[in-house]
Amino acid sequence: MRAVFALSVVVATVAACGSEQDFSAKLSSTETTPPGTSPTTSEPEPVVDTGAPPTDPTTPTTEPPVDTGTPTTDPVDSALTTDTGTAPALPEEPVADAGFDSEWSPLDIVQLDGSASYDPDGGTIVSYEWSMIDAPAGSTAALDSTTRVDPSFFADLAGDYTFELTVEDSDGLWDATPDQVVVTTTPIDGMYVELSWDADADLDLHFSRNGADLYDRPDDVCHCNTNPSWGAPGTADDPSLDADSYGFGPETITVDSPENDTYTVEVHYYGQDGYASCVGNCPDTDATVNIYLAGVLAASFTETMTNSDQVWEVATVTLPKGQVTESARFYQTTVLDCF
Ligand SMILES: [Ca+2]
Ligand SMILES: [Ca+2]
Ligand SMILES: [Ca+2]
Repeated sequence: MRAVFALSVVVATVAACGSEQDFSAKLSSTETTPPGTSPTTSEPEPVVDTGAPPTDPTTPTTEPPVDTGTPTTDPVDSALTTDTGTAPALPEEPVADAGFDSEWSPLDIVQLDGSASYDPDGGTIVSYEWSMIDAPAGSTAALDSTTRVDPSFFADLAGDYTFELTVEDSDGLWDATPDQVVVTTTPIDGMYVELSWDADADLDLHFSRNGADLYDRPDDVCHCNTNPSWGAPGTADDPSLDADSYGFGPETITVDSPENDTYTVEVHYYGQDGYASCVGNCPDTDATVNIYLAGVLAASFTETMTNSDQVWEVATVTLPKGQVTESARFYQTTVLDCF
């Protein structure tokens, strides 16, 4: 330890006085000088191991090893004033990247992608935090994870879904500016009808042709007649109830290529939790029906429904004119199932 320490003094001192080349030459000379040969008078004394206690590097030696005639520089001060490149860099905040905005269809399962998030100082992303900022009115969509790099959600209605991502890096820092991504869902079917509502109730969407009564099979599409075979051979003109929901909905009906006809859209307040009645009084709920034709919102209706067995005839849709005519008719029914 002692010899090493003495050598460090020489290094610091020589570096302070001149070039590293000078030091190398001196070190070589010291190591290779044969016994009995006197070193040159300019050789630094501390290189020789005299068995003396270590010299405090902060204390200038009384006999500088090399007298070049220049002012003696304190090695410690010299190091402090010249070593500007080794100060540790301050850690930087990570950058959140929620991925590209994208377009989908309603009822798609959409996967988000936060993997382009990064840490500018070379650290790693250790935490992801997603939140839903906005969604179509009446949507009950939710991410299957708020902490995974690539969570998914079921796009239950047409419209825009906005999500925000914030990330944490291995320095324990969070991004200063969360990133947002917008997922837009647009119906691609010839006809797309959606029903949403805002209370814990069981509402049912009905879609019929030929002036059929509620629950007529096969002409009324609903929870007990979800995908009847209509019209021409093949399924392109067949309607489909995509989900029967209760709680807070929603329900949708799609027809890829509907035949020219007049269709009727109705909403039945069935009850609650799948039962044809409610626990206590049925809650009032605002029901909204959106009718899309060829991917474009053709009409939107909202009414307050108040009790079990209530039926709201919303509108008729006539193709190929694409005419939507509001019905705004309410009645009570005693029919609760297909026949
Ligand atoms: Ca960082
Ligand atoms: Ca329902
Ligand atoms: Ca068919």
